[in-house]
Amino acid sequence: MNYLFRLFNKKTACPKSRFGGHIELDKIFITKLWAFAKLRLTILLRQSLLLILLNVAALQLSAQQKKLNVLFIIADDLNCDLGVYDHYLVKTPNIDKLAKQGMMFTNAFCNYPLCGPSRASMMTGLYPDQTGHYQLRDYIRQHVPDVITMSQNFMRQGYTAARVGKMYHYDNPGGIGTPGHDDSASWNERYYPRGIDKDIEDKIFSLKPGRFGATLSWLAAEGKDEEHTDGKVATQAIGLLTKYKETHTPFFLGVGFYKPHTPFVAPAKYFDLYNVNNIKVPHIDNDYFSALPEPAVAGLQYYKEQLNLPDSLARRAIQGYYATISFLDAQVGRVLSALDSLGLRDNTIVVFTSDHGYHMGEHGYYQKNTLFENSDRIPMIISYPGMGQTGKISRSIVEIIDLYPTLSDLAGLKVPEYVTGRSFKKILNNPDQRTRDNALSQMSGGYTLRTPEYRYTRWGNGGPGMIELYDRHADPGEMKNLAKYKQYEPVIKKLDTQLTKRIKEVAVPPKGLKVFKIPGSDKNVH
Ligand SMILES: [Ca+2]
Repeated sequence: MNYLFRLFNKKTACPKSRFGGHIELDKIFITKLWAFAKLRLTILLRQSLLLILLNVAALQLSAQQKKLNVLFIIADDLNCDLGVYDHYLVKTPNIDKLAKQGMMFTNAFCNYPLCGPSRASMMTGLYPDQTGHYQLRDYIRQHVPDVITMSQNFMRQGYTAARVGKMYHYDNPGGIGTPGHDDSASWNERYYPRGIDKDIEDKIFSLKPGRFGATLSWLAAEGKDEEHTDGKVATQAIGLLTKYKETHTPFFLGVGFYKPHTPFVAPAKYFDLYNVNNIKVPHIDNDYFSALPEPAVAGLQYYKEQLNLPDSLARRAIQGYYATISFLDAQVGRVLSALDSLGLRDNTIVVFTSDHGYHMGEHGYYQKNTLFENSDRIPMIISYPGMGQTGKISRSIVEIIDLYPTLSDLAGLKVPEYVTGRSFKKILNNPDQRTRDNALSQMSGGYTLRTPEYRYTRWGNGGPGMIELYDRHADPGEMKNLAKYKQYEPVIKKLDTQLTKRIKEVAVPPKGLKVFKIPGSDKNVH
């Protein structure tokens, strides 16, 4: 610029003014003109620099906004008794709607049909046999102190992780309002609301008076949805979504509802949805248990007070379970409506699932912790922005430990090498894809292999009287054990080989992680 000025100044020094006037006056005029131009140029440069900086900031904000958030909703003790899973009675319009917006998995399974170990496997992407986490009340870092959990993996890659309610094990309802058996390293923020359901426990009917957690118990309760614990969970989750929206914070939000776990407590209007006369109570033949291995029978007869439940009590218990599912569904709906109204849906992966399934009279049993379909199968619905096909059903087998790598994969995050679950992202883009041939579930003393055609269960080392085989097509209720029939020997041999292979695979130590197993901790815990 100075060079140009000198050049221009030099030209003005010629004897004849180019402006036709006095040379000195011309020079003064040009000097002023140049000073003015220089000032304008400086202002322009500053404005340009400001614009560039603003653009860079906008790009950074845009990159932040493009990070896919995760809204992870999990229910407690929910089986597939949902409208969208073709249940004959249960009404779940909000969960049904989510399925239409995403993909529903009809063959999703937990790896251990009990809260503590199932949630630990889900959050670590590791099988119970890898971590030794089999018990309800263990903390994950007792077993794998250095593990990077699913939400922690998001935290380490630029996300804020929060949980509301029950993500790891809780004594339910005993631990409501406390941190539970949580892992604080998994979250930046954590909230554990407590509602009026805790204050009206003396009104709850229970098969074992005064006990509610592992006992059939129910109450058509007073109070509005928002006053109950799960109503407060939804309200808190909505508050966090609002905050993250306003602050442009990428998030992994775990929303752990406490229902439909016992006690089946929900506002009375949800009980009114189900006429007890319309409820079908499962029945078993008198000699049913004689065809089962002894450990399977011991599990099914564990709760003595629930055996041979009188029909009227069974109907009311089932009504309570269904009512609580509909109450849960309404709270899920509130959270999803907020996601829409805040404009976050287009940038958020949504997961809905449960920690394990549940019996409501099937096999003569109520509750969980068996190696039957009722306990091991879980609901799973996933939607994510940009899904090619929505409202599709995948019949592919997936396991709960697959959620960690799948969600990380969808968000474009790396996972630790030891994570053993498998990403099923490709299924979300094409429901005909497969990532597994079978699912493995276990509980103390037994393993079960679920293939598309069969369920094969082995107790102890197997052998006569210690195995079960069910034909999934002919007998979806798994009521006829085929193990004793000679014509099934080739099938049993083949499935036994597959099961042995998988048991070895799920016990491979997680690479690079210290593991502390507690001797004897795999003893059955109901
Ligand atoms: Ca549970």
